[in-house]
Amino acid sequence: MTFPKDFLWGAATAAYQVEGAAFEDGRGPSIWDIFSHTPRKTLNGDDGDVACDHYHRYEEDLDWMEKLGLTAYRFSVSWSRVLPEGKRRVNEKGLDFYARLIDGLLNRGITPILTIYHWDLPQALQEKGGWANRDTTDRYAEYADLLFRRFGDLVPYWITHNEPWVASFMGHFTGEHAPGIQDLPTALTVAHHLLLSHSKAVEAFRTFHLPDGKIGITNVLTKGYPASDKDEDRQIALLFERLQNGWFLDPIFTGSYPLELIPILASYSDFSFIKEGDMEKINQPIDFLGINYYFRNIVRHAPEAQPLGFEILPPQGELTAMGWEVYPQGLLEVLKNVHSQYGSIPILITENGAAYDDLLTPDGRVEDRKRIQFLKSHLEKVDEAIAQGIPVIGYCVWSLMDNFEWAYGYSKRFGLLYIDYATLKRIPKESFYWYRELIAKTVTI
Ligand code: IFM
Repeated sequence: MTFPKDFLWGAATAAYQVEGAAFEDGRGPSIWDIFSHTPRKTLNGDDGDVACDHYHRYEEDLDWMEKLGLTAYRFSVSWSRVLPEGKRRVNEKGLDFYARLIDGLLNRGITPILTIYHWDLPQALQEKGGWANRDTTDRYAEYADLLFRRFGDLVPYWITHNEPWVASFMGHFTGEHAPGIQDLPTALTVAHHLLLSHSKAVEAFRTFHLPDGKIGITNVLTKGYPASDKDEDRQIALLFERLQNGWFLDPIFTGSYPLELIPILASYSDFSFIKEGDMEKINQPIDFLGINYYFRNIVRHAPEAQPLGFEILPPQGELTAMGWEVYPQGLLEVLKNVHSQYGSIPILITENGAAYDDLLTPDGRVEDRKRIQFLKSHLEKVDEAIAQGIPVIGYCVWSLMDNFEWAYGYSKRFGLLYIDYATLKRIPKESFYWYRELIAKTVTI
């Protein structure tokens, strides 16, 4: 594999999944604190109160990043740590934590990639309707503005939202994620407000004229494969992709939701949440697109299945501990599709990785060969994409360390670092050493 010299070699985490210190230094509660403390919402009732205790151990974690040879680190800010009520009152201690983290990265020559929102809405805003309330888009823009003011000249890469598809549909339609609402019309409203808030943050960002600052959004993308050669399966696989990928990309790049989906979704929503000027606002240029890729989907035409008339078939072949199919070719297809549909936007792979049931050997090693194979096979596809002229500027492994995997609690391990949750000790897995070698081979210092 041959990667460009300035390729960003990263690993990613998110605030609620790693920080812990949920009740310290003035942090306010978020929807994930409330959700994870509600009986039967997460496996074994796990919560993020302590998580990996990254809030206290960030210096050690920075040292691990340096040992790994990372040239970039993607993390998210906890909104309620810096604005405990979601607005107005700033918690300086919370901001100080991120200032120390960013300094630590820069001192080690690691490029910070900051995600503004990774699903942990302040509970105080949820009580006012959360993302279903249009006002939240203004509160979000104020929060983003605060971060730009404090860290704008230090952080070169900004991501407005992580996976708005998951935040809207798993948080408000299936209810598997916080705030646990199960209502399709609400999910559609939330999706729009997430996009609108993205555009308000981009607008605010541009007013700072940061010469080295770039802003984008991260979407989790998939490839829909038809279950058979039948025409109806081919068509429905495309429609499925339009929903999962197009719903969050078309508005940004073309200024419109996928029109073919509107008549189908019209029985669930009158789309009155779209106000005059919204689509033009959402359709403003971004500097890069963040893509998270995990697996493909095999889709079958099933007219009886509501709301869209498709069924996702059980995954085939080799699976990860999440039950997700290992399918690296899907990553290449996703990159090619984005490139051909939306033009030559720089792409940052903001997440890719796999959970496996890692075991710690008595002599303290984790032989996670399957993860190495997973990462290698996907990076080969990134390499192929670059060779085909697709501008991929970096790759972040999900995740730097094992962490709180949302509704699955601590049962799924995605990390390059194994976390012994009893002691919170960090133990590098074999994949850590493998990734370190790969980075070292392609980076000249
Ligand atoms: O852990 C999550 C992350 O928060 C968002 N993307 C997918 C990961 C694995 O499920």
